[in-house]
Amino acid sequence: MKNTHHDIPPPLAQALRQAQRVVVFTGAGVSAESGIATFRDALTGLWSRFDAQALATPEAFDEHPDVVWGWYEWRRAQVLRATPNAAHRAIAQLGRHVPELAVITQNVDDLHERAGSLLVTHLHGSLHAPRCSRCGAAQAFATEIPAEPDEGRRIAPPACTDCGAPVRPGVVWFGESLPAPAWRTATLAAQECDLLFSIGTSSMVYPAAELPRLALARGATVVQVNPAATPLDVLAHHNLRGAAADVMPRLLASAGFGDTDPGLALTPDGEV
Ligand code: BJW
Ligand code: ZN
Repeated sequence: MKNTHHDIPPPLAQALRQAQRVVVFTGAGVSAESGIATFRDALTGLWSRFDAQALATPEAFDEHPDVVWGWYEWRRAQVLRATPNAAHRAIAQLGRHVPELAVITQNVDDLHERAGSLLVTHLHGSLHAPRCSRCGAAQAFATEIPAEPDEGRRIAPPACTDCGAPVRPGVVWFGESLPAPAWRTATLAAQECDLLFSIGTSSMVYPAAELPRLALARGATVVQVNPAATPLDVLAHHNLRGAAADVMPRLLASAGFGDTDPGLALTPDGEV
């Protein structure tokens, strides 16, 4: 039987070859195969008695700063140990084949950058940019690499070097505004693109989930890559069901954007 689930539709391969402006919009699923739990699966193991949606709020940090800081230190340690996967690498490679590529991510890790993507916009901040919860001053971590904090361990946040208030993670919590420059970059890119990929996101968190809709409203082709159904399924032109690290390299190959690793340069007589 033909493996239709994983075949890339020829019209999509052609759209990719012809695209001038491409947006890659990513969520936690793109980092899943690097061993980083997705947001809605993040609280496994000893964290399972907490609810991610309740922890990722300013109110949770005010009430239980040691729980929230401990959770983020645990996640930061996980990200520092992780490496980009084939999806991050394929996206970086795509940037070398299309005239314009904007990577817009909801992720707070830095795996797109480490894979070599150049223009990465972070809508929900970063695990690696702590700041004061009162005066906003940028802060450094006490330990650059957390000492593999135990899962479920409470850690008191450090005090701001300027004003003494608790230091918080540099991420965007529920009820907070997205960084205005990042949101502007993202909406402009979505409105001006001809092809948008929505990869590994549940399409449930707003305003980020508006981006594919903005692209659709301007006539762009919207492609979703996700092993599960999401609210975007009914709107997307193509739903590629599967893991990002599996689908993205095939997608590039379907457009003829094969492996162009400069490490594999040909010698004059054609040998690798
Ligand atoms: C794979 C895979 C593989 C697995 N390959 N795929 C009611 C209606 C509408 C909106 C609201 C509402 N009530 C409140 C709101 C607003 C709220 C919101 O959207 N809430 C909804 C949940 C209902 N939004 C906000 O509050 C935003 N701010 C805002 O609106 O400001 C204005 C305002 C001010 C005051 C009051 C009200 C409004 C801010 C949102 C900030 C989100 N921040 C977080 C936390 C960041 C820090 C951290 O990481 O801890 O960002 S929440 C969390 O969700 C995180 C993520 O970036 C974001 C998106 O999650 P994502 O990436 O989609 O992950 P998952 O886990 O949900 O999904 C993973 C997907 O991958 C799944 O689909 C899998 O199938 C798939 N997958 N393996 C490919 N191998
Ligand atoms: Zn301060």
